[in-house]
Amino acid sequence: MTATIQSIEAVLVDIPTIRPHKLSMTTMGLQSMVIVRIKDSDGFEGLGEATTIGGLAYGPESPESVKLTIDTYFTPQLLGKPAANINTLRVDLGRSVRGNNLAKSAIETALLDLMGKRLNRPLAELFGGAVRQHLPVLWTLASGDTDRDIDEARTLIAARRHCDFKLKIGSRPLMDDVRHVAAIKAAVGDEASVRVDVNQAWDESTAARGMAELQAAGIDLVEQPTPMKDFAALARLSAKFHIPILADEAVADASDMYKLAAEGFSGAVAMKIAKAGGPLRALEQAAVAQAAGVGLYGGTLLEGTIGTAASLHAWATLDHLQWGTEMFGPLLMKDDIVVQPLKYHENGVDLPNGPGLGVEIDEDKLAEYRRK
Ligand code: MUC
Ligand code: MG
Repeated sequence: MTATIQSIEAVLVDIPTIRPHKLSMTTMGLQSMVIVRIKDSDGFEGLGEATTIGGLAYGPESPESVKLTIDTYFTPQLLGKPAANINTLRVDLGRSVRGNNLAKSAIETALLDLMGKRLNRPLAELFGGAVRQHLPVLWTLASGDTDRDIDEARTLIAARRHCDFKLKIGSRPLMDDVRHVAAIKAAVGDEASVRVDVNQAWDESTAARGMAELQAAGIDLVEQPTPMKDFAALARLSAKFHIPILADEAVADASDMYKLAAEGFSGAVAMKIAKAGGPLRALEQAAVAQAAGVGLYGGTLLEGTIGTAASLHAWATLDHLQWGTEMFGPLLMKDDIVVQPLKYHENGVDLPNGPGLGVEIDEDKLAEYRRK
């Protein structure tokens, strides 16, 4: 008998961050996650996770809306269905619910984890196998204070925890941001790669001025300088400067990637399982990017360990991961809800090798941090 889906639980969890995390649109002091637990009729359990940044400040789904979508729309449709038919379930959910990719990603992840647990194999093997067991991980300096960011970078470089850094800019006047970035680059020197994420805060002419300054300061990559829907601006800027652009908010899935590349964009793309609607959909996007000559980067929506592990299993199967990853979400949080945290060392993280995601819930921690 094929195992069927017996229960689906979506739990809201709030964990404080280790310091304020300042982006152009919000400052985070807390990360909220939706943890999804899907059980099948044989007693196996799959875990999934959805996060976003700052409630509704980053995108159109909030943690609360993800839980509502799962409880009200996905769960009734999935209960009693064969758990192993992941592609059929994805197609059915895609037909009955538009958008809501964060919620879809959490469900797809939980179904994949369930399958991995049932087969007793790591998730990456379900994608054809990992080509790497250790993935490079960047750190975001976003305390809002230049000296504090420099101290943080120096400590992390000395500990060999990270050698690539991303700075969140765009909330201050352009030249203030440029001074902040240039001071950090000068302090870390050639030891580190320094990149910036503008999170859509500039118009095209500000971006052109900003990119010229950042290029001169030795910055390696400029992430999403202009508004997400303005594909033409990204394409024009990418043609104008040697410093490459990383498309983030603009590109959620394979179809966005195709359209942006067709506009003449060159540069790189931040893949995120949440934006794409799950690890499988993120890998579809990777194939389009690679075919178009666009570089790959393993992106995060600041997921906790479950979402981070799911992303790592996907990124580990990619041969060309030109810009590495930013899968540091668990390190930004004060605590974790898993038994065995991910192992960060040597400027990267190990791919977990247990069945499925290779991650187990710590029930006491989950009880402590679940929203009351
Ligand atoms: C983003 O826009 O890239 C990823 C890392 C980080 O610090 O913020 C996120 C979101
Ligand atoms: Mg970004």
